[in-house]
Parts: sequence; C-alpha cells; structure tokens
Amino acid sequence: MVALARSPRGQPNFEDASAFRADVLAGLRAAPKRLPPKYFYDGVGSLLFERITELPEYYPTRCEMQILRKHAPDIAKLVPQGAALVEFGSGSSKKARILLRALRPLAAYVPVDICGEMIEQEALELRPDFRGLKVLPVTADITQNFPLPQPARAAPVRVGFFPGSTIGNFEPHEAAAFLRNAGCILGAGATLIVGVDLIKPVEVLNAAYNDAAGITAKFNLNLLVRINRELGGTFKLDTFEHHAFYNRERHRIEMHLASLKRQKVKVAGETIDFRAGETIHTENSYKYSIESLGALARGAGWQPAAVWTDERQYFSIQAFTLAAQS
Ligand code: AVI
Repeated sequence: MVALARSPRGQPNFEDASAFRADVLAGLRAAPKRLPPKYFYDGVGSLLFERITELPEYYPTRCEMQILRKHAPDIAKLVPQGAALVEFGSGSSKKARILLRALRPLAAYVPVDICGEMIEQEALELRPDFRGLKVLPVTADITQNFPLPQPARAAPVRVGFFPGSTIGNFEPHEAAAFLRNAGCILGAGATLIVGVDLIKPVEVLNAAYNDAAGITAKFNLNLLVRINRELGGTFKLDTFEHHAFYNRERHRIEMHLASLKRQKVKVAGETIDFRAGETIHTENSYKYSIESLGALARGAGWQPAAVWTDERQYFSIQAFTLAAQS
C-alpha cells in the first residue's frame, strides 16, 4: 500500500480505526516489516509535513511552486475554456490556486481528497477568492473509480491535476494503475498535469530526507506515536531511529525506522519482536526521469504532451493527453 491523499486530521472514525489496526498488524507481522505511508498524516503528521515543505533541504515543494508560477500561462493553454479541472488528492489547494488564477473560465473545479472535512473547508476558503467558479469538492479515494459531479461530467472536457509528486509514493505498478484510473474518470480527450520529482545527485536526495533540523525524523517517528496512542502500542521512541537513503537501483528514497536493540513491543494486544538493527520500511519516494514517467504514462494510455522543469531540473510538471474517442 502507498500514500494516497492526506488522511483525516483529528480522530479517525470507526472504519478508519479498524483498517489502521489491520494494516499495522499485517505490516508488523510481515518480513521485512513495513507500514503504509498513508498513516503518516494524522493531525501532527500533517503539520510536520507542512514544516518539511519549508525546510531548506526539501526542494520539491519550492521547485514545483516556482515552475507553476513561472509557467502558469503556458500550462493554462492546455486547459480549454469551459473545461472542468479535477485535482487528485488536493489537500490544501495551494498549488491549484496558482493555476486557477491563470485559467480561462471553467465549468467547475473539483478537488478530490479522502479527507472530506479538509476539502470542504478549502472550498469555503476558495469561493470568495474565485467568485463565479463552481468549487465542487468530492470525498473519495483517488486510487478508486468515483463519479464526478454533474457539471464536471457535462463539461466538454476534463483536465486532471496531480501535483506534489504524490505519484512518487506509489509503487510503479500502482502509479500505472492510478494513471489508468484517472483516464477512466476524466474520459476521452482529457489532459492530465502531474508534478513529478526527478532523479538527481544522490547527495541532494539524501539531504532532502535527512534534514539537519530533524523534522523528517520526527515525521517518520510520529507513526510510532500514532500507533502508541491509537492502538495501545508500547513503542519507546528513543529505541528507534529514522533512516532514509537513496536506493540507486530502484530510483527511490526509502524511509525506515530502525530498532536500536533487540526488543519486544506490544501493539493492539499482540507482541512484536525486533532484532537489533531490524527496520520497519515506512515509505518509498520514487524519482523519475522525464522519459521513465513518459513510458509509464504511455503504458497507461496517456500521450506525453509537455514538460516544464526548474532551472536545475530537480522537479518537473508533466502534461499528458488521452486520445479523443473516434
Ligand atoms: C508527500 N510526498 C510526495 C513526500 C515525498 O517527498 O515523498 C512525503 C515525504 N516523506 C518524507 N519527506 C516528505
């Protein structure tokens, strides 16, 4: 499993709680141990992620914002007047705002996120700033098929927006499945605009996930805090350490939590054994080249249409189109 959209801030509902328990136990019983990264984003985790995006070492958010600001007029040319803009895993809509300011009148802006509360709030904040724009939030899991609101379905064409390199937190086969599903949701003649982190010197990548202020370490360890709180876990935080490194063969940053000693931990009434040095694999963040993402997208039915990068080529915004039905 992978990170999808931000999960709800605050208390999980019953369904979330039982899925969390099942996923955590399955992951901790597995060899090697793993936990799904989507569980990073509780209230504290979401705030820590916001702080990560502002760290000097964490370049992706700054680069993507720069590209958006600089190239918004060109990106906007790919969005015809009267189109519906569908943002996948929209979270805070911060990036969509830059795009929305450059766009011709739309049929609707549809932010989609698993956290209904958060996108309803964002919609309330967007409406006064974009008068005349229909903001129609949809609460859904972006990896599943979901119906779009009627005005978006009735629009002559739909444009998807998936910023933040969240696609990098999917395994490649999951990224391909996401792209195929996005094609089904958006339909014939659609365009998809995706923010993607690029392969770059290993020192830059390693620094971005091992910041000097230790915020990424806190973000990673917060998963154990959450397990302690929500599943009666007995993880001692000072006996686990944040490990993040670039795996060159697989083009991905791996994040792990390493046990500093041999120990037993209780989670939801179950005892989990750790060897000294054993890790829980908590996240992959895949890095692509323009070509490798293009190949993945082609395999999912999309044609590469345009690419924008920052000057250092650290990050990219890539556009793909889906053939119109004949
Ligand atoms: C949300 N996602 C794109 C971030 C990333 O870079 O993969 C999550 C993150 N993990 C550690 N730092 C940031």
